Amino acid sequence: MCLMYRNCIAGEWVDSLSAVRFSSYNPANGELIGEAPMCGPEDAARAVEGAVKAFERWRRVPAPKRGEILFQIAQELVAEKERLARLMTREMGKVLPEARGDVQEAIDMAFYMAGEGRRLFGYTSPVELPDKFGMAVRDPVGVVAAITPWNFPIAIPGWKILPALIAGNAVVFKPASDTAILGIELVRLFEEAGLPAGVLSVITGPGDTVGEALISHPAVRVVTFTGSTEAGRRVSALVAPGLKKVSLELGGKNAITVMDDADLDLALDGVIWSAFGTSGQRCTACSRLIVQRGIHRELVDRLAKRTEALRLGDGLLETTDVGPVINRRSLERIHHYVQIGCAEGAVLRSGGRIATEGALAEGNFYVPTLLDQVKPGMRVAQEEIFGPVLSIIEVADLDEAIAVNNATEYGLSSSIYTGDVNAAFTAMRELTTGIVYINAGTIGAEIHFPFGGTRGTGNGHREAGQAAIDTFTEWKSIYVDFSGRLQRAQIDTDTILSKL
Ligand code: UN1
Repeated sequence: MCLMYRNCIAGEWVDSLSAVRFSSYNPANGELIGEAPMCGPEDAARAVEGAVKAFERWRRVPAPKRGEILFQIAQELVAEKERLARLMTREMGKVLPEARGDVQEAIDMAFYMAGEGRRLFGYTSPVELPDKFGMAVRDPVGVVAAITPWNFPIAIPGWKILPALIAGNAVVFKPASDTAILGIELVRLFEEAGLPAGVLSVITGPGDTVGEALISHPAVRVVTFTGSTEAGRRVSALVAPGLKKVSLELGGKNAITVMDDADLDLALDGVIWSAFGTSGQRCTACSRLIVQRGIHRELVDRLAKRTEALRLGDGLLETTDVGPVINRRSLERIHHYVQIGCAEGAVLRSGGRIATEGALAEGNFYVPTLLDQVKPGMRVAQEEIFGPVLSIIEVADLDEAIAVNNATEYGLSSSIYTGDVNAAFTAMRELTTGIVYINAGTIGAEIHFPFGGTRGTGNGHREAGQAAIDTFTEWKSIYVDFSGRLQRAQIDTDTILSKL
C-alpha cells in the first residue's frame, strides 16, 4: 500500500511546492502510517485562490442540491466507517469502539447538515410601513479556514466543514499534523461523494507556518479553530486586523461533582468513562472530581480499584480499555503535571508513571492516574493536562461544589450526580459552563445541540446544531417597497392611519 499522500489543492491532488514531506506514526507502536506534504505559505495561498474561484460557483448551487451532495457524503462515511475507524486507531490511538464513535459523529453531522439544505431558515416579519415587505436571509460568507486538532480527527473536521459547505462557503482545511493522513482521507471521501473541485482543499503542515499563512490570507473571511487556549489567543490576534469572523473551541478543565445522595455505581461508571476514555484527551474530559465529604473515602477507594483494573494497550485489541496518548511530548507533559501535583501536596492514589511493561514501551502509554486531596487552586486543578489524570477535590456541600466547579479559567462541560431534584435544578442554573450533565459524565455531546464553552474555552461562538450555521453565514436584511413613493421609516409612520 502506498504511504505517500498528496494534498487536494484547488481541485488537484498535488505535492507541496517544496516537495518536502513529514511522517505520521502510530502512537501505540511507532508504525509509519503515511507521509504527507509539508506545505508552506505559497501552498496555502494556492488553496485559498482556488477556494475564492470555487466559492463563486458553489454559492449559486441551490442549497437543496448542496444538501444532496452532503447526503452522499454521509452515505460514503457510513460505507467507509470501519476503514476510517481502524485507520484512526492506528494514527491517533483511541480504542476502536471510540474511533467508530468519532466517525459516527461526522456521519450524524453530515445527515443533519444535509437536511439543512432544505431549511437554512431565514425569517420574515411585518414591517412598519404599508406596501412594504421585509425578510432576513442567510448568505454564505466566502472562504473558510478550518484548523482542527488530532483528538477527534474525523468528527471535528465534520463539525466545521459540513455546516460551512451547506451554507455555500468554500473551505480550506488544515488538519493537525499528528492526524494528517485521516484529514487527507476525509477530503478524498468528500470528493468521491461528488463535491465539486476546489470547494474543499486540504493542506498539511505545521500550524505556525502554513496554518498562520492560511488564516492571515486576506481572502479568508471565517476562521474556525479548535485547539489550546494559548493557540486560540494567537489565532484571534492574527485575524483581528482583517476583521474576520473567528470561532474558537479551546481548552477545558471539566469537573464531575458527586453528592452524598448520588447513585455511586452510576457515578463511578461516569467518572471512569469521562476521565480515562480517549486517554483523557477530550476537550470535554473530566479532569476534576468534586466529591462531597460523606462519600469521599468510599468513592475514592472504589475508584482506585476500578482505575487500577483498566488495561492499557493497542486500541485495535478488544482487551484494551485505554490506548496511548498522542506523542512523546504529550506523554512527558502529562507526567510533568503529575509531578507538579505531588509537589503541590496532592496524594498519588493510582498510576503516576509512564508505562514501560512489554510492548507498552514501544508506544506512548501513561498509567491512569488519581491524585487525591487536591485543593481547588493547585495547578493540577486549574490547568488543562489532556491526559489520563484525575484530580480529586473534597467539598462540604452543593454551594462549595458549584463554586469550585466554576472557579477555573475554562468553562466547557460540567456534571453532577445527585438523587435530589432540587440540587439538580440548582446546579443547572448555577454551573457556568457551556454544557451541563445531570447524572451523566462530562463527555458525550450530541451534534444537534450547541457545543462550546464560556470563559477561556472560546470566544462566545458555538459549534454544531443551528449555532454552527451562525458562524458560517452573514445575515442579510432585505426590504422591498412596492408603494411607488418615498416612505420614510420611523418618520412617516405617524401619518399612516390618516392616509388609509
Ligand atoms: C472534543 O473533545 O474536542 O462530547 C470533542 C464529547 C464528544 C466531542 C468531544 N462528542 O466528548
